[in-house]
Formats: sequence, C-alpha cells, structure tokens
Amino acid sequence: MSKAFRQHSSWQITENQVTDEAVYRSRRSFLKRLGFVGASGLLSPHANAIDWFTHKQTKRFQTHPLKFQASPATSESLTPEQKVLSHNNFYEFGTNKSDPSENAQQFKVKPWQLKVSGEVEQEITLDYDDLLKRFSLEERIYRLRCVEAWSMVIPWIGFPLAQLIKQAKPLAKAKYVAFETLYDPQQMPGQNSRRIGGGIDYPYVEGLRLDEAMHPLTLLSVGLYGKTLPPQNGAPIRLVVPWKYGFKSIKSIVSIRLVEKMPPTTWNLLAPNEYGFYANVNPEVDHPRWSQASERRITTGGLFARNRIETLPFNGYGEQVAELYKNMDLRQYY
Ligand SMILES: Nc1nc2c(c(=O)[nH]1)N[C@H]1C(S)=C(S)[C@@H](COP(=O)(O)O)O[C@H]1N2
Ligand SMILES: [Mo]
Repeated sequence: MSKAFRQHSSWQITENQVTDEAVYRSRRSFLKRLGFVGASGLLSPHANAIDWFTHKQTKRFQTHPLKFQASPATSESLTPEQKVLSHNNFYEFGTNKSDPSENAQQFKVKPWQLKVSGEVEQEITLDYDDLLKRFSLEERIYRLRCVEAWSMVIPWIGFPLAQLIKQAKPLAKAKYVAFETLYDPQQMPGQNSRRIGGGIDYPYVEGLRLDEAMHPLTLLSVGLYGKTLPPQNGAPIRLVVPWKYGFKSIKSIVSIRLVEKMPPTTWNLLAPNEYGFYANVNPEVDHPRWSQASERRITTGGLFARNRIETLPFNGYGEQVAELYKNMDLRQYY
C-alpha cells in the first residue's frame, strides 16, 4: 500500500469516530430519504428488506441508572463508554471483539438467580433485585488488563465480594471460591457451537483463593458508567479483580461456591502452559506467544494511536495486593 493511500483524508472517518449513535443517525436519515421511515417508525411493506439494517438499533438491551457512592477523582483518563460497550471478550456470544455487543442484546437478566453455596454455614440465593439492592453500591475506577495486552480504565459500580461471602459465613474448610457463568445455549450461541464459542467447554468457570476473594479490591460489579451492566459486559453481575488478567473477571455469574480444593478454571483447562490459576498481571512473565511487558491502552485514538504503555506488576495494585503472594514464586505460579 502506498504511503499516500494510508493517510486519512478529512472526509474519511476513522474507526474511533464511528459511534453507534452516528451509525444509527446516518442509517435513519438514509432510510428516511428512501421513504421507509415515518413518524411512527418503519413502514411494514419494506420492513423485511431493511430488517438487517435496523434490527440492532431497534432492540438494544435497556440499562437503568443506579444510585451509588461516586469514586474519588483519579488522574487516569477513562476509556470512552462507547469503547467499553463495543470492544469485549465474552466468548459465549462469539470470539470477535464486536460480537458480544452485536449478539447479546436480547439476553434476559430477569429473572436471575445467583446462588452462594458449598462450605458455608448459610447458603444464600440472590434474585435480580437483591443484586442491586441488598448491598450499598459504590463506584470503583479500575484498570482492566486483558492477557491479550490491551487495557482500559473503567468506572465500575458494585460491592465488595467480601460482603457477600461474609453473609454466607464460610466454614473453616473453605479455602477457594469457584465461580460459574450461566449455561443457556438457547441464549448464548457460543455455547452451542465450538466454532462460535472458541472451542471452550461451557459453562465458563473461574476461581480465586479465599483470601483473594476477600480482598477489599475484589468487586462484584452490577454496573458501569452510572448504569446497570449491559449484557456484553456481563449483566446482571460479574466479577472484577483488577490486579489479574481480564479472563479472571468472569461474567454473568449464577454460582459462587466455597470449596476446599483449587477449582478448575476455563482458560487454564484450555491451555495450562499459557494461562495459570493465579493470572496476576506480571510484566516479567511473558505469555509463551507474546510479551507482557507493555499494553495498548484503549483510548479515543484509533488502531495506530500512540498509546502503548508499560505494564505494571499486579496491574499497578501491588501496594495493596503483593502481600497476598509474599512467599510465592510468581514464575511458577503464573
Ligand atoms: N463468562 C465469560 N466471562 C468472561 C469472558 C468470557 O469469554 N466469558 N472473557 C473474559 C476476558 S478474556 C476479559 S478481558 C474480560 C472482558 O471484560 P469486558 O468485555 O467487560 O471488558 O471478561 C472476562 N470474562
Ligand atoms: Mo481477556
């Protein structure tokens, strides 16, 4: 490709300028010019022909504003909401970054049941309203570092996992916590097809040591950017463990089980030499196929924006969490 060809002309819009909103407006005005859109919406005779055009815009999942204690200001710039909502890993809805936001809009979060069980004195079942109302919600602005070496800064809303676990009263035997995503192949096309679902055995499972789960930074998130979670980000409730690679932050959770032994985890089952149980962000331990020393921070810039930054040990949360691993060889326990 010639150099001139690669440069953007002023009339060309770059990827980052194309918001859903802009696409929606331009499609609508195009349809209007063709006479397909009236004050009351689509005219039925042409609905089929243009269905593929409008389907995604007319049936978006509805999120709701939340009441929460705002986070103190931070120096880091937040990743734009539109990026947080459209660049996702959620293999149950497909393996491309745009698949979850495109395929998950019909996802049903009501009714929902999240069960806390296993080695506990008090089993707990939370329904959809409990998730949003049983605990006071707070905002946490966290960096999210994917093992694929991209990262974001996201204003989550949720409550510490420790609060829920304390209510269940863990027994002395409980040493680990095992998490499970909803299994519903009817709703999640990736669970129905090894091709769409990336060859993973579902349901997606994750785990933490009990002391990691009880750490005050470990969050159960029910929202982001002031509203309830959209399905592509793990509605109605997902884990956020900011010092670990993103795959530990399991989405759309239905089960939290306190257990005696280290539980199996999805990515470790799939490729044990590439993904460990701990998965602490560590610039000194490379993935067998790429370096983990730096990351691409997803900002407003496009693919070629200069946004490569150094990756920090424990994703920059070492002061708070390094103590949890003080006698461990982090090369062995990656
Ligand atoms: N159930 C489930 N949870 C999941 C995943 C998944 O595919 N399925 N992907 C993980 C990965 S690899 C990352 S990086 C984060 C991405 O979260 P986000 O899309 O909200 O940014 O979700 C994690 N949780
Ligand atoms: Mo990830």
